[in-house]
Amino acid sequence: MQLKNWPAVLSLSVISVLPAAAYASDPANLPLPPRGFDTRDNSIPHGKLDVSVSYPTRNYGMRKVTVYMPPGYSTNQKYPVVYLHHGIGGNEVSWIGQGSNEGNADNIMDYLYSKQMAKPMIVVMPSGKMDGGDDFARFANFGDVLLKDLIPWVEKTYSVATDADSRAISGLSMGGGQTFNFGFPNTDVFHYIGPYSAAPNTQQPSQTIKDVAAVKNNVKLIFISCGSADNLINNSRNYHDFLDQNNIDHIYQIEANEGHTKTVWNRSFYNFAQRIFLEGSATSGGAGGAGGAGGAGGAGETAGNGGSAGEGSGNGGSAGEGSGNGGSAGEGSGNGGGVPGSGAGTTGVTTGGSATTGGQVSSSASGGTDEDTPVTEDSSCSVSVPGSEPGTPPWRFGIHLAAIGALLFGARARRNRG
Ligand code: FER
Repeated sequence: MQLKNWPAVLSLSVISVLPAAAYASDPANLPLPPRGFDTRDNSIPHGKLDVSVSYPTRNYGMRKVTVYMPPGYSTNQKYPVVYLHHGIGGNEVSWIGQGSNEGNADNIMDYLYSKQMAKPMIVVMPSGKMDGGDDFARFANFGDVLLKDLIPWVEKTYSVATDADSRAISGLSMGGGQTFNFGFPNTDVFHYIGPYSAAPNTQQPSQTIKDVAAVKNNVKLIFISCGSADNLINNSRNYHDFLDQNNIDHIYQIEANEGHTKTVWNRSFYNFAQRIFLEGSATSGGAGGAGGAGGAGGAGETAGNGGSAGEGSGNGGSAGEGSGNGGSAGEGSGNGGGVPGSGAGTTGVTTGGSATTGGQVSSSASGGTDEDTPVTEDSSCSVSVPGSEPGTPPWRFGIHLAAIGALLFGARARRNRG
């Protein structure tokens, strides 16, 4: 980042061009992330991981949590925090490590920072169910622990901002259900809510959203995602419909032809993480963000998109290094990559941060995970083989089968129509 460019960047006062949350409302149809966004890249700075550390609870003894700090983490700065929840059969390491069968939040954050596409934040990944099993009650019981034990401990232990503008809640499957169930009733605690592939532990919108005005006024981003072939999609669609009916702005991202898969969860975290903490927090300071921008790369496969892509790359250019980033986003997706590129640029401009993109990282992952495994995975085909991974619960096989069935059925229906 060339600091000398900042006055020029700031004087642009560019308004956000991230895709606005959709109304009434088609799926957002966000472009695919660029290749490699979720794999370990040893040529970029890595955040620091505190893997499986313990924190005290009032009623359940010591509990486990993994914490990711951004490259360049410094106690001189107060960071916003995203609380990221696992699914059934998971625990506090399910979102990290190349071998993880649920997600690669550490790699994704490293990637986003390397492209200056996210605000520096801390990612807190708890073991999000109470001991003994994977039933709804044990996932539900975590809500009280989250609010009364984990958040206070995080805020004592790490250099974090403590206002609701600086807290996000997110998660996959059972953790997506938790995100709905704990997020909407607590809009004074969390201002960003991102459930992915929410499971049947999801409560009805009428149970969690008692106060529509509070959600409208408080929550800065609701990001709901699911695979189109996931047989749990009704849990997500139900909220999408409710939010539409109540004119509550949100992003509804459907991953085409995906089932209940890690591919959905990684793409979702990539999309969510770059859209949170972009406004509001007075205390989160610094803020890399910046630059990014531009780009818009691949953009404009359709004429309409081309226009906004052009806008994006203009911004990126003035940020000094954005357009390249946008370009690679476009390259990866081949369809309108410019949108995330341009949004990232705006982040920098609107937050006016000092571009701490963390070149000077000192630490890397520690403990317990296979972080150093050479990167061989192609993110675009990281379909997990049902039951082949340690810890993959057998029922997931059923979901995969159902997804495959739906795909075949869909293909046949399309053939018959055509
Ligand atoms: C179910 C389907 C999915 C269910 C739980 C899930 C207990 C959870 C999936 C996950 O967390 O990955 O019927 O009931």
